Amino acid sequence: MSKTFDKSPRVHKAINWNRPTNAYNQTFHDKNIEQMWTHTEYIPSKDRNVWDRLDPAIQEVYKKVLGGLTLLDTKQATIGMPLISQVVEDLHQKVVLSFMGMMETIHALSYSTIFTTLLTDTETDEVFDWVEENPYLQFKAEHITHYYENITDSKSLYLAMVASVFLESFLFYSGFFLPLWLAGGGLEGKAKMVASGEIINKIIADESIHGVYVGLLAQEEYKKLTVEEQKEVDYEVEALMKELMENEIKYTEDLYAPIGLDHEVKNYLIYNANKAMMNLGKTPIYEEKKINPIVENGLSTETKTHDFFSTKGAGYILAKHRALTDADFEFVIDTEWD
Ligand code: MN3
Ligand code: MN3
Repeated sequence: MSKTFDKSPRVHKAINWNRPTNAYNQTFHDKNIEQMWTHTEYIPSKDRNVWDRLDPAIQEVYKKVLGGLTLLDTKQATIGMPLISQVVEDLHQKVVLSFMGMMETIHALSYSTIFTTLLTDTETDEVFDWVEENPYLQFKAEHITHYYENITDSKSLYLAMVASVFLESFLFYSGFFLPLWLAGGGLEGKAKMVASGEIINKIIADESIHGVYVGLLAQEEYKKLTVEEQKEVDYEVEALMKELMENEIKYTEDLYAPIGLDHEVKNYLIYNANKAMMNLGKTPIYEEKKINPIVENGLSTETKTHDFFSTKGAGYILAKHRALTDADFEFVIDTEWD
């Protein structure tokens, strides 16, 4: 059937960055560009020797957490960012979200770069088969995707943004724990899998701004809801968090108990779940326990000891962008913009 053009007049607008639509879109757009990187800048081949000597039980968990992370980044790249960007009306927000979506494709690809370097094709395929069969991973992907695929009004858009913040600021971290712990010297006091850890660090820096940005958009959307609707979504947000936490705890026990790190990872989950709530402008809901100092240190970008400029080995490509500092994670934003 041929489609007829709608003859009613409408105006097609071009994005005008000289006329900001809020106080922070430009800040995040600049931040995105400043932090931009590609998987080709990091070649984890120097981890090969360490990998080969790593305890097979740890190798097993490492492969699986990267597989799980790949699934979540695939969802963000192909569904989360595109669908939310499609429904927000502000052109600047659409563009910032599109850029973030593009980075999600780089994230997913960079895990494959690590797999290609460390594993055989068969081993890699096994990881991807495991992703499809793991009930906890499938549960989180299904729940988050459900919100992305059902945006029909302000309320469902708000909930989709909440789901996105939960993914960005909470669900990734069970996966990030092991690479951070190994690169930070958690095992035998020696930094291991450092090159792969660098990639994870770049990804964490990105996810950190994604969670803050979508959290701000969610807070704007929340203000548009009626008091009654706000009550309904508050209830749903807390219920969703609890459901995801329960699942995340099972995922953590399943993966990390065999290597004795499950308790540490659970404390880390709580820390990040509270951070996700705060990104939404909500009060933290869990009582926090001290998180592993090695992993905490791994999150603090300033203390990284790895220097890529001193490792110009064969096939090792220099990062073209400057190193991040803690200041990169501090956002001063006026949310009371009119
Ligand atoms: Mn990502
Ligand atoms: Mn992200």
